[in-house]
Amino acid sequence: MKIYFAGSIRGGRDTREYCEAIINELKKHALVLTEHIGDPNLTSSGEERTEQFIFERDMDWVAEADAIVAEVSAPSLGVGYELGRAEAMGKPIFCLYRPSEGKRLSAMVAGNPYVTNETYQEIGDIPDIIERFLGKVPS
Ligand code: 6IA
Repeated sequence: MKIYFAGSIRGGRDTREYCEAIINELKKHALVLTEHIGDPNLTSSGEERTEQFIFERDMDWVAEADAIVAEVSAPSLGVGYELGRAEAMGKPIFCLYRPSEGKRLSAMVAGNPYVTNETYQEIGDIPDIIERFLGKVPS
């Protein structure tokens, strides 16, 4: 199974640690096409590649993936765009959201019946959520 993991980069790196934990859990069951999102060395200025290269490579990977798993606690234009493109391609979409004071998840994700949303509080909650998500991916 191939998973495209989406998580905030220029939208802010506050969620990086959680992204890394989700990626590590996904890797126990699937090939994760976007491991770099959990990389502590990847700063909010991004990878050392051209913008166009990253866009084209990421869209190819979305097309190749069996499903999209996204960490959506940080508002990220890139993650939102990827989710919209993935929905248009008919890919299953699973989002993890960690509530925090003063923030609310976009209605484009929270109110979208196409998306499977789950909230979590801590890293220890992630394995069960990933198991539920991956159990829903058509094989
Ligand atoms: O808007 P954001 O940067 O927060 O969007 C993050 C999402 O878009 C992630 O899910 C990534 O898959 C994708 N993405 C956006 N920018 C990059 C990037 N570097 N490297 C890898 N994935 C990216 C951008 C900067 C670079 C051109 C120097």
